[in-house]
Amino acid sequence: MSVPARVAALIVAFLVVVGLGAFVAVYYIGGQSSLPTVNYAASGGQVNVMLQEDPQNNSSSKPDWVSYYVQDPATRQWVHTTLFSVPAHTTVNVTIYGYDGCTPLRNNFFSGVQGTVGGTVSVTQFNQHGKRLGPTRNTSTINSWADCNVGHTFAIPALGVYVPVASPDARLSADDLCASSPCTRQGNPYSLEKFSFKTPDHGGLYRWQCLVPCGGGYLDGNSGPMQTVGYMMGEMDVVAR
Ligand SMILES: [Cu+2]
Repeated sequence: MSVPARVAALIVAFLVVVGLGAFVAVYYIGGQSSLPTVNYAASGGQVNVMLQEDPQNNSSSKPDWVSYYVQDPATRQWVHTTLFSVPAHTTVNVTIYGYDGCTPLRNNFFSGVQGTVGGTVSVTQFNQHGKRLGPTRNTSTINSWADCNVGHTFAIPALGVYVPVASPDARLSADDLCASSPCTRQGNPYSLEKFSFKTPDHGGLYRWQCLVPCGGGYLDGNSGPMQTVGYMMGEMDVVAR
């Protein structure tokens, strides 16, 4: 091959590689970062984060995937994202509305609450008419193997935070599970779960995720929504102050 032909071949090969790289960056990585981030501001060293987890979602591409939602504190709208930001050196008070039915954990170790203030969560059950079912329980375990009682988990491994999220009352779930997302408190049975944890003193990006194999239709339930930002995994951006 002549020298000009070799140079031309090299340039073409180089452009193909650059083009592929650009495609991957824009199509996959860029596609994820287009999700909105919900920003939570602290007051008095505390910040209130509101989440819900649903049996489905209102996306056009994957409406049958289980999904988390994050509530915008300004508009009170439920945003289909799993990206949120909180300040560093702050107590994060998390409220999760659990609308999805139960799935057992693969490793029941994660039925134990870890890394929260006091090592516990509080759980209250409500029926589809908003009526409270029994008292609020403070507990350090929601045993996913003992009964139908864990829907998903909220875990931030780098901070040692592991929280099983209660599913609604099993009988009510069977009859009246939320079928349209984002779910609302009226018309759907749900669990209300609260816990707190502390953010580190410095900023950083922390992955959070569900550990219940809830990717229905995927091998061992561990793909699909489980590995996709905006569904069962997300990022908590801790912002230095
Ligand atoms: Cu899940």
